[in-house]
Amino acid sequence: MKAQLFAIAAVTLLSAGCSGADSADAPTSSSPGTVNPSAEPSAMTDAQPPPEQLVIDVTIKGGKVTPTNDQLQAGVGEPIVVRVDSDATDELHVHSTPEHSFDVGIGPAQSFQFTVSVPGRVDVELHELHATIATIQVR
Ligand SMILES: [Cu+2]
Repeated sequence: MKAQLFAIAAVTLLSAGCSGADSADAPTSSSPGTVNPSAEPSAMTDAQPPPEQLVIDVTIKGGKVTPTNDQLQAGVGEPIVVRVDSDATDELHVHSTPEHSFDVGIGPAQSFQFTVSVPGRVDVELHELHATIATIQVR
C-alpha cells in the first residue's frame, strides 16, 4: 500500500517537471543552427526562491515534552530542523527513509537537522519518553 502511494507521487512529480520544461523550450527550438548571442544564463539564478525550512521547537522538562502529536508538512529534500531545550537526555528518532537518530543532551538550543528523500508520513519521536513530537507529511 505504501509503495503504491509512493509510485503515484513519483509519477506526478516527474510529469509535472516534464511539462514545465517543454513549454520553456518551445520558443527557442524553431531556429536550429543559429546561435542566440543575447542569451543570458545568469537570468535564471534570480528566479530561484530561498530554500524553505521547517523548524520544530521542542521543550523537554520534568518528564514532559511539548509539543506532542503536532501535524506538520514539509517538502522532499527540504531541511527540517528540530530545536530542543531539554533537562534530560533522550533519543530523538525520525521515522523517515532513511531514518535519522540523534542524541539529545541536557541544555538549551540543541539543533538537529535532517532531510527526507522519500515522500510519506514521518513520525518524530522521543524514545525515552515514548512520545511522538510531530508527524510530518512529506510531499
Ligand atoms: Cu522511533
